[in-house]
Amino acid sequence: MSQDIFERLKSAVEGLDEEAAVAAAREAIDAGIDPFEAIDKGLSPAMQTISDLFDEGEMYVPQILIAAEAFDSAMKVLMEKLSVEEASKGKRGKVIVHTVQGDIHDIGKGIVGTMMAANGFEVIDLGRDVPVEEVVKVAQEQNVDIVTGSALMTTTMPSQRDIVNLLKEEGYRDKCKVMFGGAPVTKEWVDQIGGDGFADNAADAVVVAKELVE
Ligand code: B12
Repeated sequence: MSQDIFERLKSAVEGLDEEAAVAAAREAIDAGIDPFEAIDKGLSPAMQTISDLFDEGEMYVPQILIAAEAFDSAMKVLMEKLSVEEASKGKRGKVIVHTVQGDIHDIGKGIVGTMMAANGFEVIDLGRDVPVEEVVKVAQEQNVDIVTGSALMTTTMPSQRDIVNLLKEEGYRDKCKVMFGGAPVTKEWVDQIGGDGFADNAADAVVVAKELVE
């Protein structure tokens, strides 16, 4: 039953069908399915398929935007009862999520933030195209335990290095952990720029974040 709903969520987003995505999300809620499981097993893999189709030249920007809207609307339904803020009990620590300066790709960042919140982190979502200075300022002001940043373009990955360097300059690097991700980001890159953690999907991001704060 759950598997069937996950499959419908996935194919609705892949099929650019916002109405069907919303209907499947409602069904998931009515069936008492954990919203985070629906995101992890239905919505998240659908966006992965969309990315792959785009990379293979089988899909174009207008279609991507429709898929992103279907994704967002379904996500809103799934999160209706359980807002990210409510889910954030903050027991595990405070985390900043954002998409780095110059980069507006925020779908993966949103999934990572939602999954972190679902797992007991207090999530501060700064949005997308966030200046390096703002990230570091909020980290200090809010006493954040983990600073994360998402970059989807090779051209914006250097902002991740700038974040590490500015944290050092401001004397906050030793007080927090730093985790990065996004499609072009690798563990090698994160090691090279002096970050602490990397994951290539939201579920593993949570595992790594838990390890970092333990
Ligand atoms: C959707 C999309 C868009 C949408 C974005 C909508 C939105 N609200 O996000 C739109 C159409 C607006 C768009 C615009 C552009 N795009 Co675009 N886009 C994509 C596409 C197809 C999919 C990205 C996506 O959402 N994937 C699905 C999510 C779920 O995956 P994800 O983000 O990787 O996240 C997962 C993991 O990486 C990880 N993760 C993510 N963040 C983090 C953070 C941490 C801390 C951790 C641990 C893990 C983690 O977990 C996530 C969930 O599993 C990619 C192709 C690709 N292969 O990535 C191109 C792509 C990223 N875009 C690209 C480009 C060039 C652009 C534009 C510049 C195009 C243009 N000429 O206008 C603009 C960007 C302008 C800007 N300043 O940012 C290029 C980048 C090339 C490069 N330089 O590296 C790509 C790779 C396409 C390509 N092959 O050319 N894009």
